[in-house]
Amino acid sequence: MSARGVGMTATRYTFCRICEATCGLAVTVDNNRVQKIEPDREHVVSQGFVCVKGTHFDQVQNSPDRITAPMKRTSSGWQTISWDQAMTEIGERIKTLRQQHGADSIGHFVGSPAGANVLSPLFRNAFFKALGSRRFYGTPTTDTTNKFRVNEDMYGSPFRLAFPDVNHCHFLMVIGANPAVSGNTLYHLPRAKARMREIVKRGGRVVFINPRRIETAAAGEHYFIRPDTDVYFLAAFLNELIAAGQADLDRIDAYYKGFQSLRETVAGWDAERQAAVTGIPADTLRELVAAHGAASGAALYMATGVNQGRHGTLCFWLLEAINAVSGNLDARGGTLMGEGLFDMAREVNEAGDLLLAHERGDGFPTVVGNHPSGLLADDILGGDVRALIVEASNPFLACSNPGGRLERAFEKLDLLVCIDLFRNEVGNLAHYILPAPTWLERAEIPYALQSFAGNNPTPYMIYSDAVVEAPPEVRHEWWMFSRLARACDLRLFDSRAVTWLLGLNDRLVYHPWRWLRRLALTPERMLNGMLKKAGLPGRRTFMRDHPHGLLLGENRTGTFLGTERVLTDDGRVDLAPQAYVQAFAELVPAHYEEELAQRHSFKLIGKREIRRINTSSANVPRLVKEETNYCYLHPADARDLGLAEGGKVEVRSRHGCIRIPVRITDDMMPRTVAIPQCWGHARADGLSHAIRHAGVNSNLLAGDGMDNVERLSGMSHLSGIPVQISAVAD
Ligand SMILES: Nc1nc2c(c(=O)[nH]1)N[C@H]1C(S)=C(S)[C@@H](COP(=O)(O)OP(=O)(O)OC[C@H]3O[C@@H](n4cnc5c(=O)[nH]c(N)nc54)[C@H](O)[C@@H]3O)O[C@H]1N2
Ligand SMILES: Nc1nc2c(c(=O)[nH]1)N[C@H]1C(S)=C(S)[C@@H](COP(=O)(O)OP(=O)(O)OC[C@H]3O[C@@H](n4cnc5c(=O)[nH]c(N)nc54)[C@H](O)[C@@H]3O)O[C@H]1N2
Ligand code: SF4
Ligand SMILES: [Mo]
Repeated sequence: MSARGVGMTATRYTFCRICEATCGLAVTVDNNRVQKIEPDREHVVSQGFVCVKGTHFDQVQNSPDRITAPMKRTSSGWQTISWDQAMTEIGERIKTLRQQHGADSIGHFVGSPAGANVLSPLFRNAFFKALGSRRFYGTPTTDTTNKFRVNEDMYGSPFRLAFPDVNHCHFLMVIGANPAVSGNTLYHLPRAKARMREIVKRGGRVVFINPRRIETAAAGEHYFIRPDTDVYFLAAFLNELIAAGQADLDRIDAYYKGFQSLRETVAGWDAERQAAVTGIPADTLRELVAAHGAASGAALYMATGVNQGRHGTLCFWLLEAINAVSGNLDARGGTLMGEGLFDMAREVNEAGDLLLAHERGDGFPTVVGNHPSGLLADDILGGDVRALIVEASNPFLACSNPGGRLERAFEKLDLLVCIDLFRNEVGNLAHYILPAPTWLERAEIPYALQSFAGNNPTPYMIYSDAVVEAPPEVRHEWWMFSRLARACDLRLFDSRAVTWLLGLNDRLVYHPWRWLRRLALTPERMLNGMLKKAGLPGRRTFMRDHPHGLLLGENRTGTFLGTERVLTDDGRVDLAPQAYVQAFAELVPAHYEEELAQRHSFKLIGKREIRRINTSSANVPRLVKEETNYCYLHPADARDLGLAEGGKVEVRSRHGCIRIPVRITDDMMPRTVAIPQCWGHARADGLSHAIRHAGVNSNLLAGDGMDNVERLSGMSHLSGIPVQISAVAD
């Protein structure tokens, strides 16, 4: 919005928003064009660490495939239209659908890149609240709603998010995460491998529990676990820990409730019983329990590999219970409840229930506002969903899409609007595509959960202006929702005056006359307001005095338990929410018997790759050179199947079937195969590079519908899927 650096080469400091590591970057800009992206060696936390995705983002930024004006799909193909036409037509359709089918028939679907956008959700939520719809979907139910659900039930808010005090702990167990590749999730940890090595250097241990010997494993020790069996491992870990006298009974008396019920739940799950299905020997588990108990500061952490199993909620409950019962929650070197710029958890609770769990009426909840993405096809086909605004997502590749069912459902929508940088696969079916700015074209502070919920082992703040100006017809997402509210005659933020002012503002903020733009409430001004509200320096001071970030002082301990920050009704942490105790009793013993019976059959897991970020980097020539993804399997399995490197397999689940070449590696646990997800761009004619490096969509093998969605959190079952593998001729 403000013109900067036009006509000269300049270096601008900013931070990457591709993954939660949010590494500091130095961007060379010439004539409003990004020339080069390099690490910011002076960034207060990332200290010069970056990965290839960050430094190659110029190829997204400058891609000739980008959408730079609103597009409408017509019988004669894609047409460029004006914003006024787009907003008026979409507004009219929304008004009609609302009249005919109710507001709840109009929803949104939000993807992972939107998580780095602090302003969009404010206006998106305001738009849907004004519309009267709670029909929200998105990829949170593919990565992490189980954690939000547990936080809500144990601590009283989805946004009370404990994270390991990595700077001080002496025992860190990482289950189902690969931070060196993923950049970590739900806590801020750039330079993950180096920081884990520091734990070992100070005499501690870092333990990885994973069906694949992951890239991060070199920073510590690694143990194979059979996919989707973590619940038995964690139950036994907790039971053995209690049996070994390592429960901190004083803390339990003072701050927790439900210990007795928790103890009864895991009674009988000993090291031997779990070993039979997890593959982790009983002695190993007992030795890990002892080391955990002896460490001065211990933390267990889990992420998507476990979240996406059939017991994500139960696993995270047991994991948090281990951290709590062992006396490590809110203690140095254990897990911390960060203090953000303001108390996001409390404010969300006080603001009402939009982001709190509620029942859908079919036995499934919404969590942090999200309906299960695994039920979306059913919801569309059943007539509950008629219109969707998809923001920053590619659900056909990212979500369970058994045999292509999700696509067939989307074809039935009366209105599909995509807000994206490109025309991706879902965009192909859209009625309208609205062009959004890249993160280099947005002013920003780091992710809401880092900034506001404080899930940051080394608290700091950074502010960045937009590094380059977006093409003239590109609009920020917050603006689209504000403008669309006007087109739908909606009253935003429950206020006629605010609605009027925002209506004026959305006319000013992109006005061709610069002096009028100066009067507008710009994103820069909104973010400046947030910084000041938190008692921090304003935007200009940040850019002048703290371009590499500002350290905010160490996290404190003893700030959570026994304080008003525990948001449950009675101020105690609930170690045994009734729904979990019941679900454990109903499901875990029965699934254990299934696991025992099928312990020699194949299971499928995903694999994140350093050169790819979900589906978003598929169109970057310097990152994507391979023409396909591969199915990774163990040499013994390859031998059994008669396969050589590069040979092809058919992978078949109850839900679908794909063919894919193999790579053989003893990094895999036998009887586990890994296929990198978010490939399968064969029909992406809006992505000129991706379509020539299409690969195979492994989520055609994932099931949807009630049987494949976890009941407590709405998470899709995307990891540990039972499959059959056979060699096929090329
Ligand atoms: N390079 C890269 N970085 C990314 C992304 C990307 O696509 N590429 N995506 C970003 C996103 S959206 C997210 S949510 C984060 C996720 O960040 P992480 O949670 O760290 O994700 P993954 O790297 O997929 O790690 C999951 C791990 O779980 C293991 N696993 C699979 N099934 C099981 C199981 O049943 N039990 C156990 N114990 N382990 C299991 C897998 O082998 C894998 O190593 O990463 C983000 N960062
Ligand atoms: N089998 C299996 N499936 C998985 C996973 C797994 O581990 N295994 N991981 C799951 C997880 S954790 C996630 S989060 C999903 C990821 O899937 P999604 O959440 O859908 O995310 P992406 O594929 O990264 O992004 C989709 C679109 O966002 C657009 N985009 C990028 N930046 C911006 C921006 O700034 N603004 C806008 N408006 N658009 C932008 C991109 O162009 C792209 O078209 O996949 C899930 N699918
Ligand atoms: S690790 Fe994540 S934040 Fe850092 S440069 Fe890579 S993609 Fe960007
Ligand atoms: Mo994710």
